[in-house]
Amino acid sequence: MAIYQDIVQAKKENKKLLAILIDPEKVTIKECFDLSKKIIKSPATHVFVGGSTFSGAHLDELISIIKTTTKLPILIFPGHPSQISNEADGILFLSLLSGRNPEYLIEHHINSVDILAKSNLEIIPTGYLLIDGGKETAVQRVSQTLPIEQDNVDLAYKTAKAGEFLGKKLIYLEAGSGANQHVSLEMIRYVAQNIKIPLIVGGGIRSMKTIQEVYNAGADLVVIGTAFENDTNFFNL
Ligand code: 1GP
Repeated sequence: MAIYQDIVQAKKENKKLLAILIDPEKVTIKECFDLSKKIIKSPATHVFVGGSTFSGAHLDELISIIKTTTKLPILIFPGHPSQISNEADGILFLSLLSGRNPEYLIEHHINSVDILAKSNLEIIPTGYLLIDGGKETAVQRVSQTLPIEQDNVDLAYKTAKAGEFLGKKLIYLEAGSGANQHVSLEMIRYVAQNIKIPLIVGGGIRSMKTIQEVYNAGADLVVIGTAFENDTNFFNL
C-alpha cells in the first residue's frame, strides 16, 4: 500500500497533496505528451486519470506516456470496468455513496474482479460523494444519481462517516468536473473535522486562492482538471 501510506503520512505531517486530472476523453496521445511535460514542472504530487464517459480505448497508451515523462503516482478512478488500465500504479476503487444506484455501489466492482485480481494495481477503497456543483455533471448523468445539496452538510458528513465505518480508506468530495461551484468550505470543514481518513476534494476549483482555501478547510488532496487543461501555466501565476 505504498501510495496510500504516503497519503496517510502526508496527512499526519500536514503536507497538502495535489492531483492533476487527465480526462482521456479530452486529451489526444500527442497532447498527453505535452501535458505530461507541463505536469513535471507543476506542484502536482499525483496524476489522476479518469472520466465518466470515455470507452477506455487509448487509455493504456496514454498512461504509458505519462509514465515515461513523470515519476508521480498515477491513479485511475474508473466509472466502469472497461476504464481500468494495468499501466497505472493504483486505482481509487470508488463507491458512489451519495447515490442509490446499485451499479455504482457494487455491480461494476463485481465485474472488475477478474481484471483486478490479476493486476498489480494498488487498490484503494474510496467513498465517492457527488455534491451539487450548480449544474448537471457527467457523473450525475452517467450514474443516474442525484448529488447531495451544498447546504446539506449533515448528510455529507453522515455519508462520509458511514463510508469510513464501512472501511473506505479515502473520502472524495466531488462537485463534478467543470462545476460552477466547488464544494463549499463549510462542508469540507465539517467533513474533514469529523472523519479520520484522508479527504480528497475536486470539481470547479479554478484559482490558487481557492486551492489554498480548500486546503485550509481541511482537504488533504485537491484535484485540478479543467483549470490546468485550459491553462497549463495555471500554477505559475
Ligand atoms: C473531477 O474533481 C475533478 O473529478 C476535477 O474537476 O475539472 O472542475 O477541476 P475540474
